[in-house]
Amino acid sequence: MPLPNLEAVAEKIRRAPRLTILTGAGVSAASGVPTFRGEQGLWRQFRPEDLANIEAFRRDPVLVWEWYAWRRERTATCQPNVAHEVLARWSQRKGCAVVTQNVDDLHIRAGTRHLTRLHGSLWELRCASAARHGAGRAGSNRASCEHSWRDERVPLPEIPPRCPRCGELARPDIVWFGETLRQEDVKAATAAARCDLFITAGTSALVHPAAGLVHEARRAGAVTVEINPEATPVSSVVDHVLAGPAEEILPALDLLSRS
Ligand code: BJW
Repeated sequence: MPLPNLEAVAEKIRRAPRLTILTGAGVSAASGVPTFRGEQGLWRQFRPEDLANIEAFRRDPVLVWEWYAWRRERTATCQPNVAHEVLARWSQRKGCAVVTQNVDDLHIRAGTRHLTRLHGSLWELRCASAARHGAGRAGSNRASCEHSWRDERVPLPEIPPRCPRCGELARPDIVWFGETLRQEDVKAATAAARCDLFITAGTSALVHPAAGLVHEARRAGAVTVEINPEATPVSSVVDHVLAGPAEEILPALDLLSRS
């Protein structure tokens, strides 16, 4: 692979006591999970910003759940790819943390340790009457239920699904636009960003607060690296750009860092 800084980054990986990798949808692209933005990311002409918010859910929970049902069905047949496998291997090492924006849980299926999921999971649901994350209620006057559960059934037997405890509408336990992330996840991600080597892989670096982590890493003195076939807003900020797909660059780095 003709990337002049590949060996330099591999050397940093070999030596960095604290290594953090932030991942986005691009890391799962080779598994067949569609990314959010770009040609492939569209679903029935809707942008994620139009569906992934509480107002859209209140207005039309069936439409929003159809989008999630479609994504659950696609993702259920996807397997972790070699990029997930490399990160799972690195995560066994002391001082390595993985922070992901992905909701597909492919990092978990690959066996990643010390994983922070910033945006939740496609496979977790919670009662929509709960006020958590500032989401408010979805058409209910009942007291907040707060029940959350894992549901991996594909297809879901009922759309929209309901809370098994109180019968109210269920929602994906995913952080929508305008909602706050779980405090403990933000804390863990911010702590992980204060490292020696910070790699951002497969993310458009558009969505905050995740997009701010690379800046946090720089402030903390980390060497920063981006892996992405396309330029992003952080390409001009990082120390090294490895322009290419994660499923090629990460195995190459893994090999070089072990040689
Ligand atoms: C490859 C590849 C290959 C392809 N290998 N690479 C500060 C400034 C401006 C705005 C804000 C701000 N702080 C907060 C906001 C508002 C908002 C926000 O960031 N808006 C921006 C769009 C401007 N943020 C929020 O609302 C967040 N909440 C929050 O901060 O609360 C406090 C607050 C609220 C309100 C105002 C201010 C503060 C919550 C964000 C939740 C994001 N949730 C989503 C959707 C979840 C729904 C779902 O999944 O069903 O999470 S958005 C969507 O984008 C999803 C993703 O995790 C996230 C990031 O996307 P990602 O992973 O980067 O994917 P893509 O598709 O964008 O990019 C793929 C990349 O891969 C591309 O670059 C390709 O080139 C590359 N690629 N193949 C490597 N093989």
